[in-house]
Amino acid sequence: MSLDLWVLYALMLKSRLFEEAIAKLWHDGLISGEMHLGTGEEAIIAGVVAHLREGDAMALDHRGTAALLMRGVDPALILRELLGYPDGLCGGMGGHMHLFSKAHLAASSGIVGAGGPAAVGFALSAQYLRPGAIAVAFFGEGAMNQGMLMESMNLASAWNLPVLFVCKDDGWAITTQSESVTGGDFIERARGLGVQAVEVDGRDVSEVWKACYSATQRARSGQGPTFLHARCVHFEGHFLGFQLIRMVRDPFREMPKVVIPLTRAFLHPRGAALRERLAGLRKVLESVLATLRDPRRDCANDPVRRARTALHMDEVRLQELENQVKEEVNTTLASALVEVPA
Ligand SMILES: Cc1ncc(C[n+]2csc(CCOP(=O)(O)OP(=O)(O)O)c2C)c(N)n1
Repeated sequence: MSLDLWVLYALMLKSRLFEEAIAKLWHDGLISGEMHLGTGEEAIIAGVVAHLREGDAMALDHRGTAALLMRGVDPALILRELLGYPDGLCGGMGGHMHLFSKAHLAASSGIVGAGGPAAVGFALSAQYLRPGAIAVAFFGEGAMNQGMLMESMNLASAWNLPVLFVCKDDGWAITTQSESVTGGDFIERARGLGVQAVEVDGRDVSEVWKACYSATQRARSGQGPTFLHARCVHFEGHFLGFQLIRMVRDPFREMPKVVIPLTRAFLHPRGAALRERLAGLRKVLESVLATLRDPRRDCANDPVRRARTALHMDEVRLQELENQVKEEVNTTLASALVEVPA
């Protein structure tokens, strides 16, 4: 098996275009509830999923759409699920955070850290039922401070299970900067549990692919779990319509929506002491300033763009591939957006 950047780029682009279409449907009000996309994570997902084969399993978090798509789940089924249609992937009952595909041994959960136990369960069953198969858990760095994920890593190490723990670290857990609630270092932490640990640039699909190549070889040959720590950015913040991102993108429209209620709360005759109110206000301002300096605003961090740049030497092939992927996504959208007969 050798690295093919064209294949990886096609996977990433398809996912990006598909998720951009989802974003548009969400903004148009056709998809209800919150929407967490994987835009910015594509290099990590593609670099890992490209190594998976029949019998391998995936435990996903609340951003599972890209992984399912890259794994080969019918995108029309995913889309119809997000739209809440009864013929969606999970009968329209799961939504984007609870996507399952039995055929692909893939399960998602909106419970932060829950991918750990699920992946360990998948891996344990693989040891008995599908020797040579592996399980992958995808999760954000916020999950690294959840006990059940640590317990899962411990058990995977103790039982030498074929698991890949993939941490997609964007530095934020909603509005909490993860370093402010994290002790020590993730790599050291994984090693402390006896798990092989590797640091990669999660914006670079080739780097992820190479690291994952060794990790999957190890797992398949019975040498136990690996923890992959990959940094990335989420261009849309925590979810679509994320207030802090909206504020820095369109301050004139968005600022009043925040400043007016904040000022009202600050001047309210009842409530916390002045010192506490000032501290709260300072925290909000710090978050806005941190978002202004945020790597989410720098397109050099875009993994899809980076892979494209690496393929730039063959512009004709690039255009052909992009046209093909665009057509594929458009065809899917057209077929998936047909209303369900009443
Ligand atoms: C056990 C649990 N605690 C809290 C939440 C609420 N919650 C949803 S997403 C999220 C942040 C997760 O951050 P991270 O794991 O870094 O993933 P990211 O959203 O950045 O991809 C939190 C706290 C939850 N869903 N489950």
